[in-house]
Amino acid sequence: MKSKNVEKAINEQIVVEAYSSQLYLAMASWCEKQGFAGASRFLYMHSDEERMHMLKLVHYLNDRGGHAIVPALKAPPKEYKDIFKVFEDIMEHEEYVTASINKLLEVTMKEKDYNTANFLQWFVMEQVEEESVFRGILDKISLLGKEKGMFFLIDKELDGMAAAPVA
Ligand code: OFO
Repeated sequence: MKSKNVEKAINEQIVVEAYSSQLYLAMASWCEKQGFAGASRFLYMHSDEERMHMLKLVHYLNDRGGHAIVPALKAPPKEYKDIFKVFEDIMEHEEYVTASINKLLEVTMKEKDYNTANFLQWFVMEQVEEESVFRGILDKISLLGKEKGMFFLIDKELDGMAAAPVA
């Protein structure tokens, strides 16, 4: 890969995507233990999607003559306050991922690496879609209200979303 700065920035994004996958896996496992079958199904699927994002970057970087580094990751949280907090945390995390993709895109523009900038458009659009999915879930939560009795309804809703994935 011509630009070492772009290579470094892609490797940093690999860490972000790998951590996203681990974070959603931890959340899925917590939801499963709490008996939220729908939420856990949805989150296991989402964890797989994040791994796919990471792999996309790994293959791209290696194909372009760089070296994709498989990173050590910090452990995601084991416990969550409730199912609502899980989705609030996801929204916050996805906003962070969007900012990180944008930063990576800025590096490619600065380095005049237009091929990589073009490749990253897929990620830009993916973030628009993911933020909209998670914002939609948070909207449903605020419509239903955050009482304990609503856990079941939101779980059912997520089960439907897992059965018919948006993307
Ligand atoms: Fe959830 O996002 Fe990857 O990119």
